Amino acid sequence: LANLKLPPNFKWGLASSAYQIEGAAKDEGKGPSIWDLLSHRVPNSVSDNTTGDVVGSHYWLYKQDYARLKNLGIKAFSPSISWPRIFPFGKGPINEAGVAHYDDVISELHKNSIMPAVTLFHWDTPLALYNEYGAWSSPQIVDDFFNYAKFIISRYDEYVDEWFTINEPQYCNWQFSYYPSGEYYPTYNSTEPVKSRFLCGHYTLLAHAKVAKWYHEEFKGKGRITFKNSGNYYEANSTKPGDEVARQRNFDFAIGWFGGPWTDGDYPTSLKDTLGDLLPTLTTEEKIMIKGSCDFYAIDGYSSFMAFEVDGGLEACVSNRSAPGFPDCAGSVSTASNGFPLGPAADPAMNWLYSTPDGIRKFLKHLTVLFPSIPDIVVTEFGFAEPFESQISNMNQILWDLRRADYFQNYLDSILASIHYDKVNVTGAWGWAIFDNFEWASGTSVRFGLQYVNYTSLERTPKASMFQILNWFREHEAGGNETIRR
Ligand code: GCO
Repeated sequence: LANLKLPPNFKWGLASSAYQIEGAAKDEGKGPSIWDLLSHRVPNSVSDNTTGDVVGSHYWLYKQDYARLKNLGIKAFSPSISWPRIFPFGKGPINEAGVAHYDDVISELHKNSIMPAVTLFHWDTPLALYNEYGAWSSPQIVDDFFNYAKFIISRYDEYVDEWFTINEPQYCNWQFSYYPSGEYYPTYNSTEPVKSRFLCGHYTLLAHAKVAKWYHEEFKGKGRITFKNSGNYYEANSTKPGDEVARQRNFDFAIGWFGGPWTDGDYPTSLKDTLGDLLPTLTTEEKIMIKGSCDFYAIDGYSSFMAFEVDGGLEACVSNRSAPGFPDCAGSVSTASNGFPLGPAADPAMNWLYSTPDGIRKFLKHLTVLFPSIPDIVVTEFGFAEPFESQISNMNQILWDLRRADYFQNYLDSILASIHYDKVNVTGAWGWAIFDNFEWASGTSVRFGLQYVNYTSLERTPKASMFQILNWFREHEAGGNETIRR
């Protein structure tokens, strides 16, 4: 692979999300999001009882963060905007301080020649909307999200090339249908977690589609718009027909659930057959709105699994596993395919994370089989948490994060091989994450950063994996052949 180059317009950078890095949870007029409630008030939501109140304090330190990215040679960054900073109540009055903040964020990125690719919603649902009508479980969210999205896009489209409406719609409501201790959140459709999950997914899809339709047809935006899918690659555990069915089901549920509507205009047949009344129906008008609403396919692809048949139907499918409440249906286990054994995961809640570089290559190819009509694919997140990293106090050991460095090296090699040998049109890759951040249910005890964050001094230090990535891109970027020394 040494002599292979990326295509000329290949975009790469680092990604993040507002609640995970900004801190400043109560500053400058921000309203609470469901994550402020979860981390502060809902027992057992976050395994180490940390919150996103301060974390890396990117809200206050963004200028130095972008200056450092520039110095390192990183030319693109994918932040998310915090909806409750703009509309503290999700709708209604605008918080001018929040708007001024993001004005400056965008302008600062430009000053540093860093291209922003912006996510409008990365799970920090305004709490007011949850309290008023159950947020994503209600059709009312569609217009509220639409108004927020229109406001942001109209203001920044000139400076933003790529928009992600929603991050991983598969998961944006799980925080409220289930939480890690294994109990259901008491007030939220607890008797019907599966139904509520698909209902929320439905309105998420409609919210995205409404924004995309407006962006394409009315606003005529100058960039591209899509949403970020979550997905892992699945391989059948054996040649048994049941295992192959399980594999297919996993793709249908994880990928087809949202990919089907925008490529074919409807949910996959197998989803409808399995779920029956639990799956909402798309009207003809909605199907038309959703079909073709994405300009490219964005996949957050971290890992790969073996799929196998299990007994027990839907009930077994919704049993406690890595993505709580998610009906993988007919089975999957957290066994690495082509990965290396990691021993214990970084955190029991992260038992889905294995380094499977062959898997990402097969996955990219498989996506073109699942969706022959998609124009191009961007890997919008991939990354790795070192087991035990948060328990180590020796800085040298933390900064020489060789397994994470290998993860990135191997995944990038696989993406390059996919482009050259499998002829898959991959046009971008975003490493997760710019620096250590709040890892949802695992709090700050799981670190995904390419930069270490000292949560007391807030100092950031690049890890070896950061230099590995930089070195890799120097070597493989079109036209570039220089390497940097550590
Ligand atoms: C995601 C999440 C990120 C996580 C990352 C690691 O999109 O999956 O959006 O917020 O931090 O994936 O788990």
